[in-house]
Amino acid sequence: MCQDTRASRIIIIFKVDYYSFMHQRISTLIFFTLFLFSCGNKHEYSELSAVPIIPQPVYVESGRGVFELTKNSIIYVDSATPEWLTVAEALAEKIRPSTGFAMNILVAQQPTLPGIRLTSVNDPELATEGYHLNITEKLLTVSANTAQGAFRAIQTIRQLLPASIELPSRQDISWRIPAGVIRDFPGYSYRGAMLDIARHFFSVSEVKRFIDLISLYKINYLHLHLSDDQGWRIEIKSWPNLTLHGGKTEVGGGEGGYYTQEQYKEIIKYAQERYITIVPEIDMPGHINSALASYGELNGGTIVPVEGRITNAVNSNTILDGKSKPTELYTGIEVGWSTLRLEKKATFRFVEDVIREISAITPGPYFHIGGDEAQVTKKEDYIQFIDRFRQIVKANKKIMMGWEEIAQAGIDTASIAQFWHSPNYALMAVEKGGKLLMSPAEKAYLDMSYDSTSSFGLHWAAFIEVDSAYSWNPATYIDGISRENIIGIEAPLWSETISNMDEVEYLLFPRLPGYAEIGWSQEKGRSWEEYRVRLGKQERRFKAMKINFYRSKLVPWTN
Ligand code: TNX
Repeated sequence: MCQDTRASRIIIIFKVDYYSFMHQRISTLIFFTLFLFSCGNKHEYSELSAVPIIPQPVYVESGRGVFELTKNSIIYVDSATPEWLTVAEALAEKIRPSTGFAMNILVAQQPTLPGIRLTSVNDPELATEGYHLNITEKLLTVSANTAQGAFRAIQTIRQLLPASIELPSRQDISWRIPAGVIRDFPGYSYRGAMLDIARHFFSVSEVKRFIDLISLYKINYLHLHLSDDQGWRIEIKSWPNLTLHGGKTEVGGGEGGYYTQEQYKEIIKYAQERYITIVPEIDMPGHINSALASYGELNGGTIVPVEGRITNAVNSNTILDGKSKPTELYTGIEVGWSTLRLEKKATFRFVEDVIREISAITPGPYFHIGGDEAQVTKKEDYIQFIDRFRQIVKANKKIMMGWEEIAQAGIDTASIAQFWHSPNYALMAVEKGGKLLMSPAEKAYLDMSYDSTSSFGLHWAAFIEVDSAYSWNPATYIDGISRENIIGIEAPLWSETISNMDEVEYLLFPRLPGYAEIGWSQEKGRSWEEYRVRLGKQERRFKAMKINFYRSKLVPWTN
């Protein structure tokens, strides 16, 4: 009995142990299931209005239920034009890798199965870039007047889906979006970024990556700074030495580089497919040393060191000896010391050829002639230069864009002056009937460091933390200038201190989404306190896209 008792105790103990063991296993299982479930759904929001979207859409209304993408989801298109079909394909290509779904595209007037429907409508308020989303349990309907509007809508859909949608390989999670309605269109028609390819060269594939990154935030212009003292980056067939010699180096003495016209066209096509217009800039009459180094006939003379000191750069006291020898290639970062010469016969032959060749392969409406910091060009010469540039640009059927200094010349009502630091020039441009593109250096210069500890960037205008970059209003930034005078905003990324994509991305993110929002979203109710939370929730997306971003302490990151 005693033995029996012992035996039954052992059995009881074993049972208790077994149960607690099983219990533990079950709890662990439940815990892991919940954990996995919460990981898979971490990014899911129960209400449409709670999903963090940048730029903030004009109107969001939560509905009932949830739309879910599944392996059976179809993309329906009712307008079978190549443009709409390309947008449908872009949507499918975005969704396929991470979901593993086929996402077949069907041209049909009425959907019969669940999926996403792209429909062409006539809704004046949406204009060219706006779109309307109606999200129900069965169908996510994208309505837009144009394929471009539908493309912008896709960028919103990407952000409505879990961040894992950006991953390159198949993820086993559910792809849900809360039901509701979004209606959205941009505040400004020009929302741009600029990349300086002259100070450091960036390859075609790097520029494509740049385009991918800005297109998620509905940026629609990419301004390429294609020439400067340190390098000439675009092939000009009638002046081959510009690239063969003038493209050979960059800041710090690296090997530089340039785009052939074919490569430039490839960039344009890639941008066009994302509804981004390329604005080419050839900086003249200053910032021109790479051309003067390539063709002696353009040069007013060679540089004679002042007071026996051979400096890296030349300033207004520099003496030119009047002989037309090519200058030396330049790898420093001083500005404002080189100039074209009115009196040189070759000058306007050069200018006409360059503007003609580039205009011929640029489908966008603008040609940017630079015009900044021409500190060694006589003022009366400068005015003549800009007047001639304007006529040549016009003869090539483009609209002249130039940095704010061009306001000193006789600009016309079509011209765009790009404000960067002088309210006087901005006012002058508007008085002459021109329009402004807003790029205040203290707020919108992507090459300004975040703070004094930042590894890259300059700080001559300001340190620009993420809150400062977001907290300004283009329409009230300059006294006497109002919204009607402004076509939009642009954030320029000068590249004196950066030479690879990691560094580009570090300065671009997380400030770029803020600029995109200033350009796109309504001003009403805009606040940094609200925005920083939405921005923090982009972290998972940045990581999925492998973006090297600055982890500002001012943003509540949620990974
Ligand atoms: C000023 S802003 C420049 C550029 C420099 C930049 C550096 C402007 C029109 N010109 O040449 O790269 O500062 O921040």
